[in-house]
Amino acid sequence: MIHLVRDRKGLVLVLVLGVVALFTVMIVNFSTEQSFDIELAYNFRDAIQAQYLARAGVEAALVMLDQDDPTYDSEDEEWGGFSEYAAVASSFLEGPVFSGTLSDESAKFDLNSLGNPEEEEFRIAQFKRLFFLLEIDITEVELDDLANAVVDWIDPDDDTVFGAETDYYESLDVPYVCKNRPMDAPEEILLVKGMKPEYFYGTESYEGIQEYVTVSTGGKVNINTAKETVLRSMSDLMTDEVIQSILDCRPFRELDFFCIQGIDLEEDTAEVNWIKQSLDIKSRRFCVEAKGFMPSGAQVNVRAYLERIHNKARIVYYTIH
Ligand SMILES: [Ca+2]
Ligand SMILES: [Ca+2]
Repeated sequence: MIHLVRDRKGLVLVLVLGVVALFTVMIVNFSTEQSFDIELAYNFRDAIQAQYLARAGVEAALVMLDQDDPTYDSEDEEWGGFSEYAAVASSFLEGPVFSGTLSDESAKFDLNSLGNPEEEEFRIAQFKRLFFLLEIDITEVELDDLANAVVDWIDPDDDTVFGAETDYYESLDVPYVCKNRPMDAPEEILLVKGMKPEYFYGTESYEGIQEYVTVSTGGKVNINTAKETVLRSMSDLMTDEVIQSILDCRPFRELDFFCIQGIDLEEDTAEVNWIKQSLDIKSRRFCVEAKGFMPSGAQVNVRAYLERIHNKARIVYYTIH
C-alpha cells in the first residue's frame, strides 16, 4: 500500500479527490444557512458530493491516460492499476468511499464495425461466433436475422434487404426511427429488432454479450488486452493453441506476430489478412466506471468513455446511473 501512495500517479489521485473535501466545506455552509428543510438539504448535499466524488475519479483517469505511453497499451502499465490507486486515494477520505475501474475498450468487439461494408462478411461471422461461444440460447435463423438487423441499424440507408429499417420500427406500439448511424453505447443494440435483454445481460445459464462488446474503437482489437473469447470470436483459425500463445507472448510492445504459434500469418488469404489488419497493440478508447459513496448511503455511479487522440484524453460519453 505504502509504495502506491508514494507513487506519482497515486498522489495525482489523492490530489484530485482532495477537491471533494473542499466541496464538502462549501456545501455544509450552504445547507446550514438555509431556512428550509435541513434534512432535504443534507440529502441533496450527499447526492451532490457522491456525484462529484465519482466525477473526480473520471478526472483522475483522464490524467492517468494523458501521462501514459500511447505507443502501446497493456494492463501492466500504470492505468491497469487504476482500481488499486482508487482504493488508496479513497483511504484518505474520512467517511466517503470512492472506487473505480479503468478498462480498455479495444479489448472488446466493436459493434459499429458491423457497419463497415469492406469487412462486413468477417464482422457478421465474428458477431455470430461470439453468440455461439457464449452459448447464448438463440437459433441460427434468429441469429442471422439479428446480425442483418444490426447492420441495417447502423448503415446510413433505409433499404431493407434482410434486416429491419425505419418501416419496421415505426410500426411498433411505441414507434421510433432506425438509427442509421453508428451506435453511441453498446446498450443501444437492445433497440434493434430481434435483440433480447437476456442476450445482452445474460441469464443463469449463459453469459450475455455485455462484457464483450463496445462501440467506436475503430474496430481493431488490442492483442494485449483482448478477452480470450473476443480473440476466439474473430475466426475459426484462432484455436486454443493460438490463443494460448498470444497470452504467453503478452505484453506485445510492437505490432509483430513472430511470437504467435498455431496459425500461419504469412498465408495470403482474405481471412488471415483480415485477422492481421484487425489486431493492434494500442487503444484509443477507454472506459472508466467510478462510484462515489457517502456514509449516509447516497451513491452515484458514473460511466464515461474516454478517447485519446494526439496523446490527449477527453470524455466522449458520460452517464450517471
Ligand atoms: Ca500505454
Ligand atoms: Ca439503415
